[in-house]
Amino acid sequence: MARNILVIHGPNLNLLGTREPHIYGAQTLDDINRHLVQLATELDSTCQTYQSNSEGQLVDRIHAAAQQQVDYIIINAGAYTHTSVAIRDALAGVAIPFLEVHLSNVHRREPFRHQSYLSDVAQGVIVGLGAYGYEAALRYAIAA
Ligand code: CA2
Repeated sequence: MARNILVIHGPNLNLLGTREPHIYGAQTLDDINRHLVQLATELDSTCQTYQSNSEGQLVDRIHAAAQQQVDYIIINAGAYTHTSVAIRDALAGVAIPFLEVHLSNVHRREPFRHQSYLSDVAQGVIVGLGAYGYEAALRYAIAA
């Protein structure tokens, strides 16, 4: 069955591929998004992507997803993962199943990155697999 997937990227992920490749990889956000859109097409589904550095805009985009028959959300909320009750409440409020993705293994990093406001309401969490984590999440969401 064709699925409609929304991939949301949070703050600073627009910098991917420009700095800190040892942590976040060499691919740009455009590279990652293009691959996900193409893969979704190959799997007879659709994938929209969205990035914002603003917490409020991320909340608004999650709300909009509820009006667009989005079947699944894949979200890397970046640093807001560790701080944002607002993004947690938005995801819980729209009741669209979602997967939390992080490029780096946050559990091998600073203690403040070990806390997530999203993980316990997510269907699943993928960390530390780099950009492949988004692909794995997309394949799972389309098969779900
Ligand atoms: O590992 C991840 O995917 C993170 O969500 C990335 C966030 C970080 O705050 C989370 O703890 C873990 C940061 C994204 C920053 O991305 C940059 C990319 C290139 C250069 C600088 C920052």
